[in-house]
Amino acid sequence: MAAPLESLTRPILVGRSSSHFTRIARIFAAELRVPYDFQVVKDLMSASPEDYGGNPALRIPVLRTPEGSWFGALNICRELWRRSDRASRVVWPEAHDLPVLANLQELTSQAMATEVSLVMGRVGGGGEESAHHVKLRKSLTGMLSWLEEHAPAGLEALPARDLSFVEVSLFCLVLHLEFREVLPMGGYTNLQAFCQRFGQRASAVATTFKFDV
Ligand SMILES: N[C@@H](CCC(=O)N[C@@H](CS)C(=O)NCC(=O)O)C(=O)O
Repeated sequence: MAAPLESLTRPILVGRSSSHFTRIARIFAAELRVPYDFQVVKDLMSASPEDYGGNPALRIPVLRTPEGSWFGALNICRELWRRSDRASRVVWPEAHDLPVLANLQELTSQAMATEVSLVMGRVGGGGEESAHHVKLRKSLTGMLSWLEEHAPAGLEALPARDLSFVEVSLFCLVLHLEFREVLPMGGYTNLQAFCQRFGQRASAVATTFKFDV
């Protein structure tokens, strides 16, 4: 039985240490120095919203706060920013006023979602030969090729900042594709170079993917 929201002394992040969307929220929390408790969702095949912090989409992450529950990584990161006393300069997706930057966010987010479909298909027993599965893989490799080609220009177009949602998302995507062995990332040299740089942050080191037991 979950604790009543009003009684929470610090927010609870509901997620998994192996989830790329959860890692986005955890990197933001670390960068913005916002303390939280972590509640692991044990079974991602559960069909009960209560197991996902009340999220009817049956997805993680969720942030439980006295004001209510925040569904999804972007909502959570914004709420963490509001709770932070660090006045960090964060670039949010709505500030992307060039196609290369806006598309960098769109294709990063879509690749993350497509990867979820592929991984959950494995877990749930979906066939790897279906026409839809083949299309998902083609979509994923197409998006990664685009990201490899255009990420340098997109990242270059970012304004001065402490943190951006697009960089944190891209980092989590690339590392997760390797972690879940969905796509070998060795040949994507631009993306590797970006992850090498971003991965030196303490927030990235502290949130390494692992399977919760
Ligand atoms: N729109 C959500 C998507 C979250 C999402 O897809 N999370 C995955 C884990 S990384 C999930 O809950 N998968 C469960 C499922 O697909 O059934 C967000 O931006 O956070």
